[in-house]
Amino acid sequence: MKILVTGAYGLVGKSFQKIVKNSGNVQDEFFFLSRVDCDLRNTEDVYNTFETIKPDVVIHLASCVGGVYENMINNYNYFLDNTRLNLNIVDACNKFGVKRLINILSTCIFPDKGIVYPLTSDQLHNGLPHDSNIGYAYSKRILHLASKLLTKKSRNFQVINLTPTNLYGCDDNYNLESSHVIPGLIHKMYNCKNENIPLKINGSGASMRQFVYVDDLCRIIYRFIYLEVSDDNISVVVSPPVEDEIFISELVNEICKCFDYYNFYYDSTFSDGQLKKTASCDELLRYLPDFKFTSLEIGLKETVEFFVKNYYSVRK
Ligand code: GFB
Repeated sequence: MKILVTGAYGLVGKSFQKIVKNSGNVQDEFFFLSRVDCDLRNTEDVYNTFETIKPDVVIHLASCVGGVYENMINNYNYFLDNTRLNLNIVDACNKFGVKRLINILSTCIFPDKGIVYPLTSDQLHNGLPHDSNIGYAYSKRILHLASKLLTKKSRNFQVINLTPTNLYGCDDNYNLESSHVIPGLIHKMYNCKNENIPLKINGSGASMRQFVYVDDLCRIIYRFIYLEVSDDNISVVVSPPVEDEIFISELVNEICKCFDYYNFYYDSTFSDGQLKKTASCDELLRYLPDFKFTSLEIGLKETVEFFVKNYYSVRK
């Protein structure tokens, strides 16, 4: 099989390349696309790429996204760019006879109010997403809808939507302004410890999150390439158990432990974003009953060690 992977050089893409390399898979041909190879917002560019490669499976990792503060200031561009690239991918699957499309959604695109927790995939369109990332959220919901409509149009097309909670891992974006919470705090903690100054934590620490180590998501993606599924259109929330949901303040303490540095304070003038988006592992275990998530303690230790060791070359 020919398997095309978009966004292959970001947090998820770099981890997925590692999983493929370690799998020893020699019978399938993987094509790892970067934004240099193809501007996915450009329809002609995408069609030319699909015409050249003629993929059987597409793993669509590419998206323009950041942490809550980056999303808040980029809602318009994120909506426009992500909607363009998402529709180009779905229509290229239609034009070039792709058999399976694996989309990566996110629990942050679910409704922020009037939802029954833990989040379940059937509730995705039941209300407005949180304002902080409404642009990104609707671009992903459009991807979800376009993919579903294509399964009804084309008999030989399957879509698998994987919806992780907050992702983190080694090849993340550690930029102090645009990053997600874990890489942002790791970078800030590193700087503050070196300068022996207090660490300012954005927000109140009262919001709640569940974290998925990116290698776990990529092991799941890899298994869904080959998994026989009866429906043409499935959606699976990828989350550790509900009991793994923690306050941001607890996450802060875990990262302090990694650096043995506890000099911090909260700046509540910063938004907390969504208060919570509690999810469960029930949907995933229906397909992969044996799957085990990496603990936050182990994932954080590996990520901090990677960051400190590669400080001068990581994305920041
Ligand atoms: O990871 P994060 O930016 O995204 O923020 P979301 C998580 C929580 O961490 C928020 C707090 O409550 C922030 O107030 N926080 C504390 C920080 N310190 C920091 C910091 O230094 N940086 C950041 N970024 N947050 C994401 C979306 O929303 O949900 C993603 O932005 C993705 O695109 C993900 O979809 C699932 O969890 O609020």
